[in-house]
Amino acid sequence: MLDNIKDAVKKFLGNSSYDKAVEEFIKDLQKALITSDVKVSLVLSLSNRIKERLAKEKPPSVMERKEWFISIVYEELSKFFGGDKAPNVLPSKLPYTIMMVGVQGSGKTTSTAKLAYFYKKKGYKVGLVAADTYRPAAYDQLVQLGKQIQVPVIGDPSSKDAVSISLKGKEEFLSQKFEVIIIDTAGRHGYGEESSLLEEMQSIYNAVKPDDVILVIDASIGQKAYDLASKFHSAAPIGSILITKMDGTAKGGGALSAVAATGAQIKFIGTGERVTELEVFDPRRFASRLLGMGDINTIIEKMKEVDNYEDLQKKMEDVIEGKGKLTLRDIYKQFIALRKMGPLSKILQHIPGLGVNLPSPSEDQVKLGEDKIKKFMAAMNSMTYKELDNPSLIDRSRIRRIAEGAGITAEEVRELMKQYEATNKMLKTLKKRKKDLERMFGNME
Ligand SMILES: Nc1nc2c(ncn2[C@@H]2O[C@H](COP(=O)(O)OP(=O)(O)OP(=O)(O)O)[C@@H](O)[C@H]2O)c(=O)[nH]1
Ligand SMILES: [Mg+2]
Repeated sequence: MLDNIKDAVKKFLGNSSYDKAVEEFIKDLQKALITSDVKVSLVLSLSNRIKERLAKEKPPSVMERKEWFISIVYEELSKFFGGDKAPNVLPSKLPYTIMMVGVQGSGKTTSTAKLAYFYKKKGYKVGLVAADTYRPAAYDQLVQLGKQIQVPVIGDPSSKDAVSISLKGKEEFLSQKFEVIIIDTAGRHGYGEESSLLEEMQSIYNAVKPDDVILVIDASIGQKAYDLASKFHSAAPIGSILITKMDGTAKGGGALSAVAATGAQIKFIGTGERVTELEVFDPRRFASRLLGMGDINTIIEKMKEVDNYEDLQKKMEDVIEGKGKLTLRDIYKQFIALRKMGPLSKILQHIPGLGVNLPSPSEDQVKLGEDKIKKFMAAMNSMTYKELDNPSLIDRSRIRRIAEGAGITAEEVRELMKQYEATNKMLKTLKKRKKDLERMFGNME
């Protein structure tokens, strides 16, 4: 079960030896994916990619090694599930024709109605074509669903010719300026029927030339998914995948094999029998759900901050080297970083050449209470961009205006300005310290 991944993350974070923890986690991840019906070769390539990145990349200075490891697993899992952002599910052009394919009982007809409802809510004019001519009740089922969501259905219960129904249905809707047309097809099971089903799919595809073919897959399909998806893919090129019954106990691991077999993206998941129970698939959300939201949310937040933090670190290095000066905008960033990532002294510790044990006179200049930070940020929020970039502009009358806008005293604004000057001065003195240290101990980089 994929649930085991959550436990593996917990175990990993609690393990005291990093190397051992990594090794065990990768094994646990592999086990969890394989027991969730993901093909072994896929699991191996995923774990190899994670190992490769571990060997090649270095953790950003402000991240713990363990957090960094989990962030890599998260990124790779997201990519594994189809990319690093939510798929674009809106029609790339109008009119847009979608053909649904899948085995019997996978949920095609239900999903056809769900999609129709989804696009209708987005404002498109949607029509449905009932091209399942094998099951006598199939036409009625779709008509019933169409009524429920008030979307018209075209079909012909007396005909067995799925190709001509599909083509006529599409043309009829096009002539009435429908924008999204979804064709529900048959799915059969059993001996001797498979090849005729695939032939029919191919004929419908060639006649209708849909803009997208959506493969509907039941979450519990398991290892069969790979072969099945390949077969459909050779009949009608699969562009998207919809996994149904994600509300059940199955976790849809098999569907990942369908992704591998077709190169298509998972775009939707069905989470219940009702027409409203459809979600746009989000690989990142899926990955973080697997890893255990609570445990990795903070890590994801941190990942976002790392870039910011590294910019700031670079800027500080420049100031230390005597190039330029921090602006209030940088100080603002510093405060945000301070809140999320820990004290300024921590950034400084990571600047090459400034040892961790550097006795720092800056400590008390750096230590600020949360209350002060709030006031300072309010002050900076009432400054103009010009003032933030050129703090020397800030004279007495501006100080008064800023204080009023921020709801603090002028004294507090002046304190911020002092703090700002002190930080710059402190950084400049660090250059000399760095030089002294280098003279004493050689270049420490
Ligand atoms: N719980 C749950 N049930 C679903 C979901 N999607 C479909 N079903 C149920 O699965 C069953 C089969 O759904 P259909 O839409 O008729 O499947 P189909 O692929 O059209 O089947 P055939 O036309 O016979 O090939 C129905 O009982 C649906 O209510 C889902 O996301 N969650
Ligand atoms: Mg059906």
